[in-house]
Amino acid sequence: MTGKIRVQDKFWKYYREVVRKDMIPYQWKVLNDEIAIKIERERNDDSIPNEKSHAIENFKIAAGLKTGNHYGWVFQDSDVYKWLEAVAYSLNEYMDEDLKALADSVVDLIAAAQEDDGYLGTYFTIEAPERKLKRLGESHELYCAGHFMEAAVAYYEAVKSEKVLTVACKLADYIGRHFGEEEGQIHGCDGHEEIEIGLAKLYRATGEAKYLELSKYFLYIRGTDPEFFLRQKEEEKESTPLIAGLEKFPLSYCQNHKPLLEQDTAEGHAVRLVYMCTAMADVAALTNDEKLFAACKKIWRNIVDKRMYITGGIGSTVIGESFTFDYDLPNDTMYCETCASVGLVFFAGRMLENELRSEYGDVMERALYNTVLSGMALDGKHFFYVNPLEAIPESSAKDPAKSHVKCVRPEWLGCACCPPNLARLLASLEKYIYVQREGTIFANLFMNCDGEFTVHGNPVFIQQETDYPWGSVKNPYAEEWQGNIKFKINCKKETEFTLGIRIPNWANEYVVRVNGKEEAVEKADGIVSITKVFQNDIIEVSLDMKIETWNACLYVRNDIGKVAVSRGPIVYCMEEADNGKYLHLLSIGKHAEFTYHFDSDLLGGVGVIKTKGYAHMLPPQKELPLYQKQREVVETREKELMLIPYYAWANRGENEMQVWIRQER
Ligand code: FUB
Ligand code: ZN
Repeated sequence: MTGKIRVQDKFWKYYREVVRKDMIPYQWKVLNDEIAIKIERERNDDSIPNEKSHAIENFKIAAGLKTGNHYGWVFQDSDVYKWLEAVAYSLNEYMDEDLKALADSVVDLIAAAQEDDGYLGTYFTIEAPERKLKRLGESHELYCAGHFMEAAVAYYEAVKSEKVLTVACKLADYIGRHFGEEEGQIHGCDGHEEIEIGLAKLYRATGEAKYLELSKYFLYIRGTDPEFFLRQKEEEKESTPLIAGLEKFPLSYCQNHKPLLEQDTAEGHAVRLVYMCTAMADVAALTNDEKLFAACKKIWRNIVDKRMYITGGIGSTVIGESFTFDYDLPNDTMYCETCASVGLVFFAGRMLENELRSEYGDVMERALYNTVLSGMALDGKHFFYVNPLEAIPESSAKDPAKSHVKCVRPEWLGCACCPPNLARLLASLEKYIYVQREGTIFANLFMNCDGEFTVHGNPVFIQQETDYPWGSVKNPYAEEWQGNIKFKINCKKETEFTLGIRIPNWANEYVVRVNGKEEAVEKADGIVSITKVFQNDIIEVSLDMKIETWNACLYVRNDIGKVAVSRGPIVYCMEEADNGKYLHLLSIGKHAEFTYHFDSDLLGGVGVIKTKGYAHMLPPQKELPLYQKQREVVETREKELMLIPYYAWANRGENEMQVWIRQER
């Protein structure tokens, strides 16, 4: 995060207010089991706990305030931590004293649940104290600790709560005593990366180098002893698994198959992988570790060039919620977990801390406007865990292999990792708008906001005004030049610096104006840079925001002969609600022309794309032979196709959806 940024953007304000006014109170009720909702399993698997959340109750029991048993996943605590983190960010924007008082009481409760030696983890405190740190492949103890540290730092920064930071340091010190190179310590890490991120944040907040060292330790030990998790499990007297089924996954599931500097492809569980990469990039920036950054770049390249969906989703299979292999991007069985795209945003953000290149912002933007946003319904009370690019309700209902592909967002999920993850990201979006490095302020995301920076000791104020992501609707004749971004710069004293502006990869052309005068500014690494002595200046960038059709690489078997449509940062899709059932019968013409308009009455206000396409006509009789000799004539008629932003699908009941559309040859 750079400077002090306040978001005023209409598009994002809507979501941030939904988080503050709807999601946070709603999630609080869910965590307390105070709301009658249907908690759905994210896939057909009877072992997924879905009766209730019980997350706050678990803390009360661990604190000795109530009696009873722990309920839920071993990582149920992390739902509370992510809620607290989202609350902290939302208090930064709007100080709500009642919410602060509630959050303070949660901090008190967490502190009460912490054991005297610093251990914090309700499952193990309540149910299995003898199993602490004995089965790290499944236990998520350090994963939860990492989430608490992130929440603690956010809450400390928001309200200056010393108490929350003390609890976090006590926990980190407990972990520091138990893990490390010394004899008697555990030489290993957690099966789910996250502690590495939490510790790096704790280091930033406290300046204590030991936390950064510990984060680095956990990164570098991964994969050096691939049998560690298995050995721990065999050594443990207790044989009941903490999470059944994890043992069937390969070592790469936890990125434990080889040392991290040797990992050059994105393997295993997608959320774990991007959390690991986030921490790698973070620690690389904090310690100037070039080898570590080079390792980040290898994995980044593999994700972005070969394993990422056009929507910024990652994870091609439900089995292990994992990556599979290069160019394997099925649209209807994929995983694309919301958390994985949230993690991709974090990873991209940390890459920018190391190196200013527009592609990091491009990927961040792709994930954010598409898969991250699609994780939540417009009401902020229904959530997708899995974000398909093609969905057919009957198929999801009747094909057991697609039970994870939901066509309507559930009210809550048995594994509730995604909703609070989304909330904490949306509530902290201002952290990703700018990156400041020495004498450069880099504008990475575009939204209406104010920013206060200090450059060479001087205060610099930048007001960003933009019609992003839709483009201005005022001038229908200038459609191709609608992505306008204006930076109004105000410095009390003349200050020399560079304003770098990301030119998104979807923009074929751009125009830069400095104080009203067009200037030819070349891009370098996808960035235009204006270096000057600033005082009262206006820098404007216009991006050509025309509708694009995209083909996937020829190795992507699933998308051959198909196109995806985007405009600006937003990927579009066809939905049954607008186009009728059997979307597979529809196609787009080779040289299709598109029209765009903004419909303020649809889905809370969205850009709509229309084009003249084609529809194979079903004959009037319902029963058709399954196979027949090639039909001389397949009756195909012209049909107007309507496309809406992908993120907004499934807000009008259960229906078919398709991102990749067949194209007529
Ligand atoms: O294991 C903790 C979280 O639950 C993961 O990040 C998600 O993928 C889900 O499996
Ligand atoms: Zn998730």
